[in-house]
Order: sequence, then C-alpha cells, then structure tokens
Amino acid sequence: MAVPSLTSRPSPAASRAKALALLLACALLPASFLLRAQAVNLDVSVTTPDGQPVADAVVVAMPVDAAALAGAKPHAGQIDQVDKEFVPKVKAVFVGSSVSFPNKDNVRHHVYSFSPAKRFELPLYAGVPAQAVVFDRPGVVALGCNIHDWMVGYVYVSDSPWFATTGADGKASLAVPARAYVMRVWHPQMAGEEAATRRTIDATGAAMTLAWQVAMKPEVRVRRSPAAPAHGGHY
Ligand SMILES: [Cu+2]
Repeated sequence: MAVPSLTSRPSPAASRAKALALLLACALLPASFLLRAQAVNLDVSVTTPDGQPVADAVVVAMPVDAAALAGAKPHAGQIDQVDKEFVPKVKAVFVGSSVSFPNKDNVRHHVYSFSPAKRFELPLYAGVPAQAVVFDRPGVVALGCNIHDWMVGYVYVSDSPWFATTGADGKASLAVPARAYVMRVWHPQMAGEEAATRRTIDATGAAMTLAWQVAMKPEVRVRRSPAAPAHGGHY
C-alpha cells in the first residue's frame, strides 16, 4: 500500500501557479499599499494683496467625495489663557472635538461665547475647568472673557478633518490623502466671504504649493485696561 509522502513534490503546474501568484503579489501589493498610504503635502501661503503674510488663517481641505470623511474622528484641543490673552488666538478643530481652556494666569477668567455654533460659559475660574467644551457644530465660535473685554479668540469648527492654521509667516502645511478637495481659507479679519476663497484642487504627486491673497479689514481691538497690567493685579 502506497503511503503518501509528506515531502511529495507538487506537480509542475501547481508550482507554476504558485510562482505566478507570488509574482503577482509582489507586483500588486506594494502598489496598492502605496496608493492607500500616499499623502500629498499641501504647502499653503496666505498673504494680503500687497504681500504681507497673514497669520492665524485657517486653511481647510474638504474632500469632494464626502465618503472620504468616513472614520474621521474628533480630537482634543486646548486654548490657554496667558497674560490675559487667548493662546492660540485662532484654534481650528474637527467638528465634535473638545477643547479645554486652562487658565495659566494668576487672575481668574470667565470665558464665554454667544456664537450660534456654540453657546457656552465657563464661569469665573482659575486653573483648568473641570469640563472641556465640545464643539459639535461646524462654524466660527468667537470667544470672550467677561472680566477682560479685550480678550478675543476664535474656535474654527471645521467640517473636514484636514485643516491647518498659518503661522506668523503666513504659511501652513497639511498632509492629505491623494484625492480631490475643495480648499477654502478663513480669517477673523478677512474682508470677503470664506466661500469666495473656494478652490477645487486634485491633490496628486508628493506636494503641491497653493497661495491665497486675502484682503483684510483692520482689527478692532478693545484697549487693555490700564488697571490691568500685563503681570499681577487682581483682574
Ligand atoms: Cu479674562
């Protein structure tokens, strides 16, 4: 009686099929992996029409195919109060994200917003408030402090998880999956509508450079109270 050998060689046809499968796997797998993992770096600059860099501008990349938003998760952000100012002054978060407002000053703050996208109030507090604020609707949320009228800040609640905020040099960089996007720019002092900055791009290759020129309104600021020196004082 013939006992099948454990080391029996596969038929030549099976060997060829195996080799072909291996070749295919080698050829196709890395390509599909790369396609999925490929990120396109968007290097954005925002300036005024006369070339001055615009800091604190929010740049949003909204996928044309809304299905690309599936699985995007909210995150946790933070806006400090330092020397009686909001730091950063403009904070962009993905919708549903929470933001904490730690008070790093030795005076108390009373942070609030009356903006339709999020009405909230953190009554007079020192240190870190117990509750972070969840920003559950897209839009701009203007922040104020009941004690220090000059304190102004903004939470930009983005409907896309792909966004960045420009630095002092007016530049921002976002890494986005390769696909088509409608880009847009927002700034608290911009003269025109955010919608007017919309631009459709097809993000391909390793990197793209994009530039916006945005006309700005002068910033209207409440003067810091002389009774409220930068350091010390009760309020
Ligand atoms: Cu304050």
